[in-house]
Amino acid sequence: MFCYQCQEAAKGTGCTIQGVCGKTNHVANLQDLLIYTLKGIAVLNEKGKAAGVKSPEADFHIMHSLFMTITNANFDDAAIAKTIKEGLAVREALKASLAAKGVELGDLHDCATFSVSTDEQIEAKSTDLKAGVGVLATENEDVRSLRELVIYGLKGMAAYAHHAYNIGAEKEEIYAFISKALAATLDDSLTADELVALVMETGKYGVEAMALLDGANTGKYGNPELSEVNIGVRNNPAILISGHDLTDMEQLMEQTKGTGVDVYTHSEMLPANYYPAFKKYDNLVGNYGNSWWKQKEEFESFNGPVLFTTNCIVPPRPEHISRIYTTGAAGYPGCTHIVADENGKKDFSAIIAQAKTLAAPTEIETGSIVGGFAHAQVFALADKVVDAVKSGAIKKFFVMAGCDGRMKSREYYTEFAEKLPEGTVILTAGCAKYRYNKLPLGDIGGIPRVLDAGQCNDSYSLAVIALKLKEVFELNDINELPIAYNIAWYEQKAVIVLLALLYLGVKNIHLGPTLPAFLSPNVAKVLVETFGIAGIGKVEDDIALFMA
Ligand code: FSO
Ligand code: SF4
Repeated sequence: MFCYQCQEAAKGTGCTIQGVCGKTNHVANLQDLLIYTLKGIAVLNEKGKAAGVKSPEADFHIMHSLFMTITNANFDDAAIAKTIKEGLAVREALKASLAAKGVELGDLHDCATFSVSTDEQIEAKSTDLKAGVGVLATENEDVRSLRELVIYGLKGMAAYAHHAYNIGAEKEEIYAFISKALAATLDDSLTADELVALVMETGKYGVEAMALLDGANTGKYGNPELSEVNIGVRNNPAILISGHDLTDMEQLMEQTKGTGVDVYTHSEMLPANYYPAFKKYDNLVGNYGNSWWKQKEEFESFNGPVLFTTNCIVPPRPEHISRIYTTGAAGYPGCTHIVADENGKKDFSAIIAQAKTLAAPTEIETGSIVGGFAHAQVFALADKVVDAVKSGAIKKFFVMAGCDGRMKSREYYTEFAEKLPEGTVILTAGCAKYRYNKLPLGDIGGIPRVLDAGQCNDSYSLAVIALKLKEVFELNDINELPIAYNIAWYEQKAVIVLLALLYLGVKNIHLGPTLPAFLSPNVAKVLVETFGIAGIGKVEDDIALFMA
């Protein structure tokens, strides 16, 4: 195996024996083969474009499979092998449609022609570097870096497009771009400049995907609003729901209401508490615990069953497996996976029944956290915010969106939040917030000093807010605003968020706790020189630099 797609890549270069995330060599190789299969489908999609051949099955398959390969989403080798076989069937069906339209296929890349059916064949193909399977199949490290940067961006984009799809929102252009970009990662004729342009275009479609999801989420569940979320517990049996998918959240709430079983959110599902549609359920108690990497201890004290709607899954303690459930793109061997029927309906009755046999959660903290500052809520406070900036009460905003992770170096973000001078406000989204959302940072004239927009995809809201402020203050450039960007990343959704911000013209983003292992020195140099991307240093030095 070779994987360097996340921030915790071993030794800052890549995992080669087993993932720091817990991904085995076997699963990593299968994920490589899955990506390779998708490239084959993408090549055929490209061929069919001119002839108007469209395959919703192919588009869905690509989107769903990309999501499965995101860090901590799916550890289930059998599920991945099955998805590879399904992909080959989708690919062959696409070939038949192309033939029916008289499209000449010409010489096809191996990824569009290979076939495997037995487990042994899959295993053997999964390490076929020569054919082009796996990250290291691209020998030139700069080309590899740019290709993988695109692919990781596509994974994040696919995740967001998938959530939107589940709500019924789709955009043809996003699917078309995903196929185009995947196929382009096979094209040896592209120059470095053309690949950099493709990276930027990935950011453009990242904005589209986040906007699509924002519209879908708020259209269906209302605009997030200022909320106080309880972090204590009640005395009823309960289910913990993690991940990002709001349609799963909705179905769980509908199925648990009136059953005597409570629901708590974990990690990235916390922002569900901000939506009007979920506030109406009196069995949604609040949020339990912290960000994803604390789940082993927190699942122990939670006592009840856990539903993963997406990443991040940490390989569970064996004794917890029987009360962990996955759905959608998530998966873990031994955990029950709940599949939707043809209408998207999921039956969570087994989880509810199990919850009733287990103890209520053990309280690990009390109090509440405040959030719900997506664009509509911030716009509702716009006058207050603008006045505070004009009067100098707010001197600077810090966008600290992104991810949390296990590394000790992430204590930087807690310290950074604590040491920020008066007159500063943190704008956050994603699970990075758990590093400072329980600190007593106070408010500025009623505006909390930590404004949480929501999930990582709600970083879109932060961009919308920045664009609005630019308009209000009549500036020409988004970079003239008193906003600094100190972003923490972990997995590939953060990659698409970063590319989206670059596409929107945001400069001088600081990225930590370490720069991606997949950036070759030359590619890193381009990002530094063109966009002013920088790492992080000492808290005091960084604050002084940002405030200067
Ligand atoms: Fe991921 Fe980051 Fe959204 Fe977290 S991008 S790690 S679980 O912020 O939240 O999916
Ligand atoms: Fe390593 Fe991250 Fe890849 Fe897991 S996802 S194998 S931790 S680089």
